[in-house]
Amino acid sequence: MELLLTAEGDDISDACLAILDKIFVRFDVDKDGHLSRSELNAFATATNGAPFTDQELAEIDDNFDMDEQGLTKGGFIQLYALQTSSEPEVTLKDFKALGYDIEKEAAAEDKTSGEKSSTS
Ligand SMILES: [Ca+2]
Repeated sequence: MELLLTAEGDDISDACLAILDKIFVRFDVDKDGHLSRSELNAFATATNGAPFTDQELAEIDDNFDMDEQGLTKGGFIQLYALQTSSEPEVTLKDFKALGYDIEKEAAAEDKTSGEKSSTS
């Protein structure tokens, strides 16, 4: 669980951010930097087995950075940051459903930062 958040526990970790970035790119099929309604529904179906309801979409629209093209990457990360701080197990379940492993990602991040520091 703690791998999802920074050591301070007040923000999502680099490993979590790396997975969210991959998820966003994967579902942003037309690569316009936004998750449209249909792209969001493909994401919801892949994680929860059903598209978002109109009410859920309206809540996302009300609370996160969303414009006429859809939810921005910043908005998508905000959404997950909020969910992860309150219900980390749901985030882990979503990652698992999509085939991502936070432990592997965290290990990869450690390796990357280790390489960076060894060259400096
Ligand atoms: Ca898109």
